[in-house]
Amino acid sequence: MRRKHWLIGSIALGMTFLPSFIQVHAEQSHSHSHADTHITTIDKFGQKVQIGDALPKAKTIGKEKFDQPAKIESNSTAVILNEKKQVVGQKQIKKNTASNKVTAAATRTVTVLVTADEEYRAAHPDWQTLTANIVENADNGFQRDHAIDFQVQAYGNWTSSGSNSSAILSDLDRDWNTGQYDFLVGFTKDANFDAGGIAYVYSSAPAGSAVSVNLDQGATATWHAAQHEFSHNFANSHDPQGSGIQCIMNYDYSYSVDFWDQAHDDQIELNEGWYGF
Ligand SMILES: [Ca+2]
Ligand SMILES: [Ca+2]
Ligand SMILES: [Ca+2]
Ligand SMILES: [Zn+2]
Ligand SMILES: [Zn+2]
Repeated sequence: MRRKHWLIGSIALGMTFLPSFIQVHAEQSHSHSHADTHITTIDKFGQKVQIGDALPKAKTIGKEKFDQPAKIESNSTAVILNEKKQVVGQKQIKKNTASNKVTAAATRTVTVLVTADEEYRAAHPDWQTLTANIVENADNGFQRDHAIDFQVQAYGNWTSSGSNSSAILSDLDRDWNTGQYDFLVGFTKDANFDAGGIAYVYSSAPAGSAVSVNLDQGATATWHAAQHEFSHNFANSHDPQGSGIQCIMNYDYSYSVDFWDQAHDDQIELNEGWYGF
């Protein structure tokens, strides 16, 4: 039985732009073979959120580069924002469904602000195209199983800082969460980011954008991580390791499958109204 501690109390809930602080209470949640540490924080919008356990880095790195264009369900025009969040350009992202079998049209479109940190941008001069490909691979399972189409609608230059992955997640939330998009996803190559990915796990609709960060692990592993972290944003937690449950939320399968087990599939459908239109 999971116990929840509400140490912060209700005073924080109505406050916006509260400085982020983290309270930690580690506890064994179940008799599962892995220890679930529930770390909560107050996000930029004053909401109590759980920081998901950091996804381990991939054991085997898949393809370093994409060998075919991503399946892109719909056209979008993404604005390019400078560090003051002023629009300084645009990038057209064109529909591309030729390389994959046709699936049903999306019934829900969700918007994404993509940011890349200074280390990632230095490593990938083509980071806008690369990260669009990552997001567009990460959303194929959402499209196939939930008719949700993620659209990249903005890009930002993030300067990441923090001593570990959860601090870097909070840094992205503080620096770039404008609440104008459904999802705020960061891509990082910061040496202090000690995980494959990390995300806020919301228990109700986020007041701002839902935040996640993924490490640069090449094309294949990074899009798997991104799909896993987006799933946390819908309140999905983890399947117990060693359970054999085939699900992207099980660390044993996070980098090898692109679907959810029934429980996590149901949870996404329960919460999909948090995002999009
Ligand atoms: Ca796609
Ligand atoms: Ca899409
Ligand atoms: Ca950095
Ligand atoms: Zn996770
Ligand atoms: Zn699952």
